[in-house]
Amino acid sequence: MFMRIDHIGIACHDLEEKIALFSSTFDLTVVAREVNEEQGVKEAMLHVADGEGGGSYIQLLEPLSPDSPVGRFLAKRGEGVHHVAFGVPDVERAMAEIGGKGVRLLDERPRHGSMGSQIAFLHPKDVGGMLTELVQAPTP
Ligand code: CMX
Ligand code: CO
Repeated sequence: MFMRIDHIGIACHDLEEKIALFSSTFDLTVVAREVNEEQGVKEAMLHVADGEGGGSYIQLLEPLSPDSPVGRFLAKRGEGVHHVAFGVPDVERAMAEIGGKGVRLLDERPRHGSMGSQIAFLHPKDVGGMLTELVQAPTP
């Protein structure tokens, strides 16, 4: 079902500051920047490697408001790893299969993700405390 780790999402207060930190410390390059109103974030994708069906990235996330998933996470837990995203060939099929095993889906249908992807989230409480995202990369 999973082809690769698509990205690790990291919550931060100041996107520009963390882009500078990750670029200089790990020699990573920003390949996309986006404001995703639906997800309540301003974000940057830093390329790590290429893999099956797409790349692997670090996703830096700054909340657009305190009353958003990342805003609430920062208030409660502070900066750090917010979610892990797995690359899947077909997000709707993965949702049906995983949902069929009793895991709560946080999205009824796939939503718009970074760089033209289709995404869906799984409830962290049903998968060992890790907020999990499914990502279907756009067809090249
Ligand atoms: N990782 C692990 N556990 C988490 C979590 C996270 N990122 N966020 C919340 N939780 C836990 C909380 O600790 C809480 O547990 P307790 O009841 O034991 O305290 C429980 O889940 C409920 O959390 P909450 O404080 O009520 O927080 P929310 O109302 O924000 O709901 C969640 C949490 C996961 C349902 C919500 O954040 C969500 O729908 N997320 C999916 C969308 C998203 O995160 N978008 C931003 C990223 C966009 C992108 O990657 O492109
Ligand atoms: Co993500």
